[in-house]
Amino acid sequence: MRIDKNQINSLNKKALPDHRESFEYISQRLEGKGISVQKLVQKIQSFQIAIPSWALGTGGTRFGRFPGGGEPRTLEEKIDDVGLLHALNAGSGAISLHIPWDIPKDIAQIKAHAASHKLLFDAVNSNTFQDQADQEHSYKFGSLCHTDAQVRKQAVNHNLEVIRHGEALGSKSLTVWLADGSSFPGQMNFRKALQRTLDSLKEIYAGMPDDWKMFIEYKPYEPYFYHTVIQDWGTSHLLASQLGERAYTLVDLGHHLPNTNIEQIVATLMMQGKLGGFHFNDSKFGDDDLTVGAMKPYQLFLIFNELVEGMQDKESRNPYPAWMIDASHNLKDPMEDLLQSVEAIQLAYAQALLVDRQALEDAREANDPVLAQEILQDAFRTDVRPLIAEARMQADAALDPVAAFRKLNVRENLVRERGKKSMATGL
Ligand code: LRH
Ligand code: MN
Repeated sequence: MRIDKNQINSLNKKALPDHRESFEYISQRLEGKGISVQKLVQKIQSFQIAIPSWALGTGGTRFGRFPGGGEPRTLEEKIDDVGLLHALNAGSGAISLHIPWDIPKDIAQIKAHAASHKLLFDAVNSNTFQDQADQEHSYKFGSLCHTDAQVRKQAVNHNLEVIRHGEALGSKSLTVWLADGSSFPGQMNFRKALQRTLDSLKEIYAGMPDDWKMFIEYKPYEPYFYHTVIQDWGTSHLLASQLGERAYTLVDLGHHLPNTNIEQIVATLMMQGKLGGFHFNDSKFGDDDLTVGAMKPYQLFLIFNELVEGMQDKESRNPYPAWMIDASHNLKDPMEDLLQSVEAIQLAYAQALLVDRQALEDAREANDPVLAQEILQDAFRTDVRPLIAEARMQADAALDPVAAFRKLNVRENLVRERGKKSMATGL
């Protein structure tokens, strides 16, 4: 199924009068403050978010999985689904693949297929947290940290193979997330495990093309429940610093213990020039992989407030971060969930762009927490939805992507094409 812009333009027609009114209102308010609305709209349009190939089907938990039908069965169909999202919101211009779930068989055909949807390939993800049927050595007790050098070698070779697939597709970065760790005190030697991981990562880093980046993703627990080798940003940063200037830390919002100040971690990593990118999602308890902004929209805004400050800092050595979603859908339609997530990220970014940075800095230097909060929350409480909608409409996308998804019966059409039982590879 493909959606053409005429279908979207005719849907937008009905919503246009309301949109024009609310867009005019916010435009006058912002222009009145000397903020260029068109510049904001352009910034929002150029902010493209990569969709995870493993989140286009219904996820599940160990307690159950409730598929909704019409799921993509192949890499081509996954690219079609990201193409549908991009047609609806003009903000999902890339796909992030997970190997071996998405090994591209015909490279030229896959590249042409993605290009036909105006999609790029963002970071490729390795997988040494599952054993594949034809695998010689098991990753049950770890991969890059394993006590057995043959297992480590197998895991290093897998990562080098992932880089080869990514290179062929035009990707420029590798994300390494390691489940490696232990579930019982005494089970693993912390130092040996970390040293073996660093030595293994050095072999992978040496195998990366010169223009590639390595993103090291940390996580405090799960699937192991006593220690994780790369448990927090500090350990990831330590490894990235010892690997070289093209190794960075990747921040998955769900990979933090309760009440962690993630925006402070983001500010610190940007200050060090070591913030590689994000896996956006939301959570209340653990790595819940829920819709971005569903639980903690203010935290998301505070994170973007640090990102905008860092990106506007002319002295900053930090590269342009990779914006990726990492979610798993148990109750919502996967594509509606992803549309809501992209919207939430764009809203937080647009609100952060409204923060009067000089006034905020003056309030901070004056130790005036009341004024600082007033300035920050004035931006957070500004309804920027008309700006995001205008950015979409000017890019021939939908004023209201979720409403358009439903009005165009996208899921019904996909179920008709693929069947009620079609299953997507992934989590
Ligand atoms: C681990 C993780 C990682 C992916 C996986 C699908 O929890 O966040 O980024 O490899 O989810
Ligand atoms: Mn992740």
